[in-house]
Amino acid sequence: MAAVTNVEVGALPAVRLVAADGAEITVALFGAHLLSWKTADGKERLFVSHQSALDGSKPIRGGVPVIFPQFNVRGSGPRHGFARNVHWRLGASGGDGGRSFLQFELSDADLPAEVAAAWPHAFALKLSFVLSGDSLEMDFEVHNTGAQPFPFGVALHTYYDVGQLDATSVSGLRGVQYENHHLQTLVQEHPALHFTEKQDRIYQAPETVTLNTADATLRLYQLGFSEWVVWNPGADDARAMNDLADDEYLRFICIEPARVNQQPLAAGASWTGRHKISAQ
Ligand code: TA6
Repeated sequence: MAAVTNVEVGALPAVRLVAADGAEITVALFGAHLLSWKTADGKERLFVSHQSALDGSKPIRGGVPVIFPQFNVRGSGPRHGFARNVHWRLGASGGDGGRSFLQFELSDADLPAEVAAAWPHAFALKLSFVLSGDSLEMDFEVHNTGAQPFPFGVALHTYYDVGQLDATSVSGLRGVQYENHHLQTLVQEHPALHFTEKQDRIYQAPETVTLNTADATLRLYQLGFSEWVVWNPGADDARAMNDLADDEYLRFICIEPARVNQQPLAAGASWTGRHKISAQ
């Protein structure tokens, strides 16, 4: 049987799900932010900075920030949207056989007044985390509950603990078009992307990519998103970030299924995106 308990991480209330096989996830209500995913062998798969605020004063550096309703500065609201900065509700949890889940919800009625005033749309979000064996699935649903369309962008900004950056690569992107941080549009020639300098690339999304680290292979699958964003800040940007230790950039990369440009969602319509990670 799966077990669901309330825990605290730093000063943040969180929910922990432990599956029958011992795999576990911990999700803060602040941002419905996945802070930890351990496979049944006890191995932590996600990175969270030791310098991250864990008190709700600002977004968490690591885990899986939920980016909504805009990616980075591609919209008129706060960078990467408000969803990572507000408190969500646990809507449902449970499990049967080899599958167990936590589902978090957020609607316009949950928003602090100043956030609701800046983004005056009626919406309902659901984010489910489903554990099954050595896989973790995240299903994100956006529902427009109002009478007017609204624009949104989205990303599941996943920080992987790679242990050793110089032994890490991402494959499955050969021949795929991307935009780099100099805003050049290029096509990837090499079979694998390595991390010898800052990388901040927005790829058109194939269904799957593979993350190879010194001691693990993770297959990443997306459905419904339009891009994969691949990011590592490199030494100089890392030094400029006060919620990341200077050498922590050597421990993680982000690979994020995304829809980077805001697109309209009609009144009454829903959009869903799926992100599944399988450890091997
Ligand atoms: O997803 C990559 C990115 O957009 C980068 O440009 C980088 O700055 C990163 O997100 C982190 O953004 P944050 O607002 O969390 O500092």
